[in-house]
Order: sequence, then C-alpha cells, then structure tokens
Amino acid sequence: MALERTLSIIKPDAVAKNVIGEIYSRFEKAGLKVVAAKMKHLSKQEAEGFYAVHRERPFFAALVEFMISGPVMVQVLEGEGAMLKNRELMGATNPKDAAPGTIRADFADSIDANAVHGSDSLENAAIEIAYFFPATDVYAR
Ligand code: RTP
Ligand code: MG
Repeated sequence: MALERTLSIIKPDAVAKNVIGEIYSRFEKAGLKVVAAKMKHLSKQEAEGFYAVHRERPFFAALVEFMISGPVMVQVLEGEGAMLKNRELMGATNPKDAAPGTIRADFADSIDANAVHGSDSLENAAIEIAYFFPATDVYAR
C-alpha cells in the first residue's frame, strides 16, 4: 500500500456533540496522522463549491444548509492507504447501514447529519485538500 493523503471533515453535528477528540482518536489508532487541520464555519458559497459534484442531486440544498449550520473541523489525514482506511472508519453514508464500531454508527443521527465526510477517491482527495489548504499548510510527518 502507498502512503496517501485524504481530506476529512467532522461535520457540524459531531462538532456540536463535542466528539472531535473521540474521532481524532480513531484516526490515530488506525495509524492515520493529522498533517493539517482547521476549524471553519463554511460560507454558503464554500459549501456549494465543495459539494459541487452533487449540485444536481435532490438532496443538494439540504446538504449545503446542514454543512453551514455550524463550524466544522477540516483535516488532512496521512497514512498507508489513507483514503480507503478513512472511508472504512467512517462507515456507510446512512448510519442505519453503518457497521457497528464505525464513526457514523456511533455518532451520526441520520443520512443528513452523518458526522463526517471523507474523500471517495485519491483524485478527489487531491482536489479537496487543495480546496481547503495551501500546500505550505500541510506538514509531512
Ligand atoms: P460525504 O461525501 O459527506 O463523505 O458522504 P458520502 O461520500 O458517504 O456520501 P455522498 O454520496 O458523497 O453524499 C454526500 C452527502 O450528502 C448526503 N446525502 N443525502 N438524502 C439522501 O439520499 C442523501 N444522499 C446523500 C449525506 O449527508 C452525504 O454524506
Ligand atoms: Mg462523498
């Protein structure tokens, strides 16, 4: 497996539940390192741009409204196979389908308020990391 970087967002629901640390602990226990991080209250424009691939989906407006409902924690995770490893830690999009012990099974309330985002391909990871962090703000570790 190759050393990869992926973008993770702890969404407004999980930030409000005060479980940033618990989620970071799961990343660390799985061997993923936080190599960039910031808390941010996204503007509508930033959220729409981030989820632009979903622009035509029926849930787009609700998704954007949710993502700007409070601050989020945005981080770059680095590790062997980081993109898929993070997706495994997150669990399925709908927490009802998420495997026990995953972040969404433990912290998500619904398909809308589902605790975390993770890049779904290495190509998208590179785009999403650049969306939030200049290269100089991502630290090799
Ligand atoms: P994310 O992008 O947030 O990491 O989630 P994901 O890959 O697991 O799911 P994706 O298909 O990319 O959808 C993005 C977010 O939109 C909301 N969604 N709602 N009502 C629905 O049918 C529906 N489908 C997706 C979810 O909040 C999902 O995380
Ligand atoms: Mg997605």
